This record gives sequence, C-alpha cells and structure tokens, in this order.
Amino acid sequence: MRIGKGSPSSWSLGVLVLLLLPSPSDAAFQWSEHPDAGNLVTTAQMVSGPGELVRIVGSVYPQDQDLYCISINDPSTFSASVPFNGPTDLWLFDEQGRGIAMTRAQTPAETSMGRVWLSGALIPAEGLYLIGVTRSPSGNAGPPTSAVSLAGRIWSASILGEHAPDGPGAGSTLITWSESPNTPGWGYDIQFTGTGACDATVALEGTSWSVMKATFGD
Ligand SMILES: [Ca+2]
Repeated sequence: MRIGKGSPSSWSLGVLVLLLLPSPSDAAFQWSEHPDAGNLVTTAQMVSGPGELVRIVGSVYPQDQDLYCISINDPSTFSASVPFNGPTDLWLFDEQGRGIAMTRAQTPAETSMGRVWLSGALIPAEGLYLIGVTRSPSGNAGPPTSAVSLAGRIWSASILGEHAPDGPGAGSTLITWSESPNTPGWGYDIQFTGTGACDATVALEGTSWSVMKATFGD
C-alpha cells in the first residue's frame, strides 16, 4: 500500500516511531571496573554514566575486595544480583561506610535462580550507597571474608542470606577487611535495578562524594 505524503496514515506512522524512540530518561549504562576498584569509602570507585545503572563488570583477585559508589534511586525496586560460581558475598554500606545489608551464598542451594541477591528491604531511603563484592573460600578452606570496623566485624562471619549488620562492629564504619589467604579470584557481572550513577544525585546531597574525596583524599 502506498502511503501518501501528509496522509493520516503517515502521521500515525510518525507518531508510532516517535513513541518507540527512547527518551533521555530511558538511558541506561553499564560500568566496567577500571582501574582496580578500592575497598574503602575513600577509594571506592565512583560509578558514572547517563540514566539507569544496569550492571557492573569487574574482577576480584585473592586479597581483593571491590567497592563502588552508586545511587539507589528507589529502594522499593532496588536489586543487585550476581551469578553464583563459588562462595559469593555482596555488601551494601551507606556513604559513610556504615553497614546496611549483606548477603552470602556458599552453595548453589543457597541462591535464588542461581544468583546471589541483595534487595532494597533494609535500605532506609534513596541516596548514595557503596556496594561491595567479594569471594569467600569454599568449605573448610578458610573463614569467610569479613567487613571490619574499629569495633570488630560489622556482620557475623557465619551468616547466609540477606542480613542487617549483626556483628560486634555493627555500629561503626568500615575500616578494613579480613580475608582468608585461600580466597579465590573471580570475574563478576552484577546486574542492578533501581540504581544510577554515583554523581547523579550529588547536587541534591548535603555531603557530596566530591566533598568527601576532597576531605579525605583518594
Ligand atoms: Ca578488583
């Protein structure tokens, strides 16, 4: 069928095409770790990009813990998940490094659909957060990786599934990590919902990431 110039049929087609084009608010991006992400508040990698953050890809090596600054735009839709291929830990801290939630799976039976998940259930409000990813040794090869504050472990070492901080160091901020020498390395691909760039909400934050970096250094 020939559609004449300016005919109602071509108008409909044009409207349809416009509706199918992505709007700026539909933009999404993924982040690749480069260089190696740090493991503390002042060295966490700042994730930057347009629109929604959909994944972070990177690697942890033995004695390596990766931490990223992201914005959580909607705790009710937030999720972070990573395919399981060995004991896996996901961590969430506020922008000062206080523990919010962590989850650990040591066997495939402890996953959901083969993935290790964090939800927004324990997140108090939208804002800037630090998400961490680590590995732990299998079986009796060594103790699980722990996030540590001045008062000790922020979470107890033995927990599985999603938990609020429950260790002796729960009330204080992250200062270091403890890890077994037998912790293996691994390439990861964390998928997200409800998230955006670390710098997306900086203008709205009383304490911005750039101010923190200027205060504490890299
Ligand atoms: Ca790394």
